Amino acid sequence: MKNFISVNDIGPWRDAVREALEIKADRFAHQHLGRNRTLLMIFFNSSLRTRLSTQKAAMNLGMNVMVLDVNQGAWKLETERGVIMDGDKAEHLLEAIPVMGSYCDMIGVRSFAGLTDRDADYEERVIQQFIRYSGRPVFSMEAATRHPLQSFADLITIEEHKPVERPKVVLTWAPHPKALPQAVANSFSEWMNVTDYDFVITHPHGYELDPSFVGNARVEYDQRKAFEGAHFIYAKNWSAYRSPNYGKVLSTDRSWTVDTEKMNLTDNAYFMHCLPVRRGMIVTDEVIESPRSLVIPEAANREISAQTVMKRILESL
Ligand code: AN0
Ligand code: CP
Repeated sequence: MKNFISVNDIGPWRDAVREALEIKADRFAHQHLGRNRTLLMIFFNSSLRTRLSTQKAAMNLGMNVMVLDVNQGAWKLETERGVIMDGDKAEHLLEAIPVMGSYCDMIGVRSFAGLTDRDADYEERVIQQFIRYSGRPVFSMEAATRHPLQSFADLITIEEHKPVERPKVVLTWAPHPKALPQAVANSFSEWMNVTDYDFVITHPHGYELDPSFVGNARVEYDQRKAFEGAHFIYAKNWSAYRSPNYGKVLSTDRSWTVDTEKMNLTDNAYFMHCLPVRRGMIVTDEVIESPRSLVIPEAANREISAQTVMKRILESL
């Protein structure tokens, strides 16, 4: 594997899950692979899980790890080419990226959508520049339109818990006070599309995702109807994708919050969320604390998805 930015980079999904579960059963089996190899993690945005799980996965593989929070202590970076740099940005990404590449063997990048310029976000300008100019394999730790390490961990979690061969999986929008990217929802949808699951997306009118990510999912505007017979409820907030409302919060309607009464419409479904989650907005305390909540094992599988991806990158060096 050279780069990892979407489901297209993982190959057959069943093989990837099988490899991930082998790694989970014996996570120090490939310590030799990472010897004298260095991972550089670059964060343009905050993180708890991605930072810790990816670092842990790299250590399991015997790698050395360096972490840079671009907004804390590094020079402020210009990302657009052709600008006169007379403002507060001291360095251009076009120098910073090859310099970063010179100190490591692979780079993980977290760079969220700006949510103002849809074209710029959906062209994935920042991570594409890392791929082009770093000279190193690059993997996404959530880019503007996708969060593939999360989706891979979600898939592993579903495979570990599914009560039937082809479960009904429902991605539901839920309210949040701030504008969030579509990346987690896009990416989850993209990964569900490669499986043979029964996959349904539910959201209020105005929250339609980019059709290229929705793929063959069924879209159901009635959340209760969508929940009927579900085996997994995957909650997430996202801001509007469609113009002219791109990046806007159109609703904070708490009738979309996932609660026990709605979970009772499902086929004893598991509850999933990538975290961080706002209780009382996305989900009630009762649902997230229930025995059917998978949020903690789901987060734990982030170590496994990261390790599988980095193992494959190491094998290709
Ligand atoms: C981010 C998002 O929605 O993309 C990160 C999720 C993993 N969430 C927040 O910023 C709350
Ligand atoms: N789920 C996830 O990516 O969490 P962090 O933003 O804390 O890394």
